[in-house]
Amino acid sequence: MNFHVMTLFPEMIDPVLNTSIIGRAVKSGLINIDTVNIRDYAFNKHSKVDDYTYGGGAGMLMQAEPVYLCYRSVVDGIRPDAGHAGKDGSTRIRCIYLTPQGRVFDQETAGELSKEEDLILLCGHYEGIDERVLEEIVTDNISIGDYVLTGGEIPAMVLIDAVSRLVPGVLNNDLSPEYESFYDGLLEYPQYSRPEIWHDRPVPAVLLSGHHENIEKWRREQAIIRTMERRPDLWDKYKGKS
Ligand code: 9D3
Repeated sequence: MNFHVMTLFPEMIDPVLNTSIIGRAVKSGLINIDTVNIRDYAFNKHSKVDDYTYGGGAGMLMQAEPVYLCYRSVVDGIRPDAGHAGKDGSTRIRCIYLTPQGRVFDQETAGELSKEEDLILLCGHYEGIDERVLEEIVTDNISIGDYVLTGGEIPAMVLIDAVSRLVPGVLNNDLSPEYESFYDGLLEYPQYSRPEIWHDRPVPAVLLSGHHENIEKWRREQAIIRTMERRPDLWDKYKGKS
């Protein structure tokens, strides 16, 4: 799977995603992360990418043309013969704009996106991007939650991390991410490792019993208690499903 990240700050993205599990997936070729500097498509004297907003108001806006030329270059690199709307009859490559005004990213969306071969991610900075280029290229508006950040780069990394781990082969443990669906919609149960007693706190006895049925029952109870206490919103949804 290929991620194409359009940003003014590629240096933020590269080191983070070349680390740990995602870094390993990149090295093994399971995923590709291609960062593109929008500034390289500002074909004017000072490589200017921002300007004042019509109608006034605070701050600068990213201009339409550098974003558009950057996008065209990415699309041409993926499918040289296809227009951005899929003129050849092929489906349009999804172009995701990370924005506080998007639909809030969740696990279901991550699963859906993990089925795509290519994803183009557009990161905004300053006060946003000229609306006209967004109308022309963006297929999905996605936010990562209701708080204010300084740009779309960290949200793009969050999305790439969550989507990549669902790509087959990226997690090399025996249990597929699907295993989690047994507890789907519940928080995870608490886990313990050695030593058996730490700071006067023993590991719950049932986990040392070797009685697998009881262990399973205990874990499920704990998952339910935890979800009710910490995430009443998830618990309400879970009850609705079952
Ligand atoms: C001037 C008004 N601002 C809204 C409070 C505009 C604005 C704030 C922050 C525009 C962009 C940003 C930068 N944030 C993102 O680009 C962003 C984001 C976020 O701030 N929170 C959650 N998800 C995301 S995805 C992209």
